[in-house]
Amino acid sequence: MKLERLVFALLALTLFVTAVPASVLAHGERNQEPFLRMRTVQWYDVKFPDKREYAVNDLIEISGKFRMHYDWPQVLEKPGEAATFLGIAVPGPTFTREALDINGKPVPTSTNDILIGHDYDFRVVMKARRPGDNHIHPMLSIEGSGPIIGPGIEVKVTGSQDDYVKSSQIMTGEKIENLETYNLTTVVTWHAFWIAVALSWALYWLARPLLIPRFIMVHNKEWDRLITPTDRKVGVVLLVSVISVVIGAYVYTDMKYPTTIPLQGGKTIVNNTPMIEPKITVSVDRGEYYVPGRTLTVVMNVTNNADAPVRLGEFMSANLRFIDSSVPAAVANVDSAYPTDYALVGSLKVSDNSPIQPGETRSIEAIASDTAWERERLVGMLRSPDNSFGGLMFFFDDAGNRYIANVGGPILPNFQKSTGE
Ligand SMILES: [Cu+2]
Repeated sequence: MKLERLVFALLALTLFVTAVPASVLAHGERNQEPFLRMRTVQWYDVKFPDKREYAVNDLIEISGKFRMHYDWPQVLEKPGEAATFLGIAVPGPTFTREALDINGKPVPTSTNDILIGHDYDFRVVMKARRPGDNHIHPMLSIEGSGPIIGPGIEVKVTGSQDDYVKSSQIMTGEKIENLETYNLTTVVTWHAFWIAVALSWALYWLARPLLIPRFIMVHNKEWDRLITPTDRKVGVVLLVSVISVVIGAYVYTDMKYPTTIPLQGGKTIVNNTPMIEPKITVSVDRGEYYVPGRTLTVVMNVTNNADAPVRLGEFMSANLRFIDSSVPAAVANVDSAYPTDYALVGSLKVSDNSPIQPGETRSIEAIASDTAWERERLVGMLRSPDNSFGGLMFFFDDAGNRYIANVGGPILPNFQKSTGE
């Protein structure tokens, strides 16, 4: 009786699991290790288009900046030594890349010039190809580290994929009307031809008594019956014709398209801009994550070497922007098109956020509190063998000037008492 119940329960569970329609809304960006998102590429000033609905063939542009974090995780390969490629994170070939620029220059291949500590301008332009709802992000793929994804937006593409056109003018001057269908007949014909050859060869052998009759021939050493003189002739004819077709087609193609170049696999050179001496420096005393309250508290010494008094307005880590709503310049710095699940206005509190005077060093507590820590699955940083955080701190003066400071350090979990509040 018990066993029957168990079997029934298991069956019901299987049915439940397989019958629930799965709706997949992201593509795994939250599954990346927190240290990979907090201590590698810091995407900031990312500009998204206001429009969220596009027709097939429409262009979408995302631009902004990224800084390579100074405290690059030890387990990852160092950028510069590792090849780096700017791309886009989209679910499948839903968009095609029209332009990829770093520091104003096209970067069609990977590069070894993306270096720790430096800032880069980037721009990606995509063309909508396949209709649907897609989450799109800029992305930096680093050899040995993986793809590191920037903030993303949800866009809807309408229309039909059949209308998608990608035209191109090649070096000989010839214009290709649509790369999607260019020479498709030739491609299909060649595939069909080789499939037909392979199938007829297989059928030639399969169309006679198989296995047991042939096993008996092998057993009786009747080699002449196993492979007849006709078989040999057919084999030779096939061998000669296959080789002739391959050579003939090669010679014909070479004559028809005399000018060809191979696919390019070289590295692009990116012009690095010099690293700017930070006007504001931050030295972290203590980092603590209060687990039940989803709060990161950073106790730090801030030194102001700028000419004007400054206030801390934003702490940015893993694409999340914790913003102090009492600093108008920090709030004004949030673009209206920026996705609201990353821009968390009001989630940053600072123990003493009166202006830090030029030349002053002050110990302050920055408290970044939001359920986004949990939602973005960043709490996993506490389970890492090297539990540290990283990010950028944005300070603002009264004139609205912004100063960026690097921040990072070890982090301790706190499961019990509230901190700061
Ligand atoms: Cu996404």
